[in-house]
Amino acid sequence: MIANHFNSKGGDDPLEGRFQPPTRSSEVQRHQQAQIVHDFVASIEAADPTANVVVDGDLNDFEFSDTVHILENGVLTDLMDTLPENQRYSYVFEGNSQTLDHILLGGGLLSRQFVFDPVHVNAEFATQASDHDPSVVRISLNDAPSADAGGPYSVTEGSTVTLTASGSDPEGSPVSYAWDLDGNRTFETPGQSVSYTAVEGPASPTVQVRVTDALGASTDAQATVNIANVAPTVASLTAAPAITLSGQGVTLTGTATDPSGPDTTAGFTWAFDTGSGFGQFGSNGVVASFASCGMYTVAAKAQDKDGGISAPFTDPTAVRVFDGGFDPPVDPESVNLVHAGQVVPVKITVGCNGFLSGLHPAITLRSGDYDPNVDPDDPTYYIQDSGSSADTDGVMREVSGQYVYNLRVPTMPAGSLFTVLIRPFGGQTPVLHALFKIRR
Ligand SMILES: [Ca+2]
Ligand SMILES: [Ca+2]
Ligand SMILES: [Ca+2]
Ligand SMILES: [Ca+2]
Repeated sequence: MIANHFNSKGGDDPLEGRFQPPTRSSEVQRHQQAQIVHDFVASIEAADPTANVVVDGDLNDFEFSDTVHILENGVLTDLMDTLPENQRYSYVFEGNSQTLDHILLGGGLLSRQFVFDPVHVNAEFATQASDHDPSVVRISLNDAPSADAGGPYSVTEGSTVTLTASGSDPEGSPVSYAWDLDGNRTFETPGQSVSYTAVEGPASPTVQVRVTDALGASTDAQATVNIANVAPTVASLTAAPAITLSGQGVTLTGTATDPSGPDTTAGFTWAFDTGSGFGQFGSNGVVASFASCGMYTVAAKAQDKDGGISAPFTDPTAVRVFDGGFDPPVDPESVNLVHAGQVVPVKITVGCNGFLSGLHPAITLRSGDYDPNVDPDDPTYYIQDSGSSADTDGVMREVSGQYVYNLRVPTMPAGSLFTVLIRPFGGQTPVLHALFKIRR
C-alpha cells in the first residue's frame, strides 16, 4: 500500500479568473510524482503480477486528469472510474463536485470482489469536519475452493450409486460438501460421498455439489447420472381352470415386479405362449382355449412402459385338456323335447385317448335357455332330484366308461325351457350345457 499526498493546486490560475484558459502550473510537479509512483508499481508487478497493490491518498487532481492517467498507465485502476459519473466526487470546491482523493488497485487485487464508495460526510454538508470525504474499499482476499462432482455416473433404476466429490482451497482452508440431488437448487445432502437412489430410467438427471471453505466462499460443480431402465420380472402365471375341456376358455393371468415405482404404477403389457410361440404384447388376463386334448405348458412375458421385456416365465403347472361331451339321447346342439316328470338318462364321456375315471361331475338345472359362455355369470341354479335311487342328487355316477344321471324332468308348464349344466371337474368351469323343452 502506497499512501500519497501529491502537490496541491496552489498557484494555479482560478477556474473563472481573468486569464483564460487558466494556467495550471502545479501540474508539473504532480505529473512527476505520478510518474515516480507509477514506475515503482510497475516494477512490483513485473516481479509478481499477482502482487496486491493499493495506491491511495489525496492526489490533488481529478480522475480524468493527466496526473491520474500517468499514474494508472497500464498498472493501476482508479476505483472512482468504477462508479457512475454523477457519484464521482469526494470534495466540493466553489460549487463544483470533484475528486481529489483516490484509491487505485493493481496486480492481483482488481480481479477480486470489492465494494467501493466515497463516504459523503463532508462534501454534501455546510458544516464540515474536513473538506474531504473518506473513501472506503472492501476487498475479499479469500478465494473460493475448486469443485469437482465426479462422474458421469451410471446406475440402474431402483438401485443406488455412490457419488464422490473433490475440492481444495487455495488458502488451505478445510472444505465442506453439500449436494443437490433432486435438482431443486437446494443443497440439502451433506457429505463428500453420498448415496444416490435412482428412481426411474431411462433418464440422465444432473446433480450438483457445492464445495465451501471455512470463510463461506463456495464453488458449484455438476455431474450427470445415467439411469438405465430395468426389465420387469414375472413373479407368477396362473391358468384358470388348470383342468378343462377342449375348446373351453382358460384365463391366463400374470403378475410381475419392476424395480421402478413409476414403471410398476404404469403397469405392464403381456405376451403369452400357449404352445405356438409368444403372441403380441397386450392386456393381462387373456382367455385362451385348446382345440384338442393333451398337456399344455403356458408361458408369459411382461413388458414395462419403457420397452423392457422380462425373461419368459413358464407356469410350473401344465394345463390338462380333455375331450368331453354329451352322449345320446341328449343332444347339446338342439332343443331336447321332454315331458314334465319324465326321467331322462343324461350321459357324458370325458377323456383323452381313453376314459378319465374317478370324477364326480356336478349336474344342475337352470330355468330358461342359458348359455354359460355368453350369458352373465349367475350362479343361481338348481340341483335336480335324480330319478334313480342309485344316484346321489346332483352328482353323476360312473358307469362303464360313462358318467350317467337319471334326471327327473321338473314339473313345469308345457313349453317351458330349462338348461342342464354339467361341471365335469366341479368348480365353476368348464361347463357342458344342453337345452330342454317341456312338450305340450
Ligand atoms: Ca478460500
Ligand atoms: Ca435439492
Ligand atoms: Ca423405467
Ligand atoms: Ca423398468
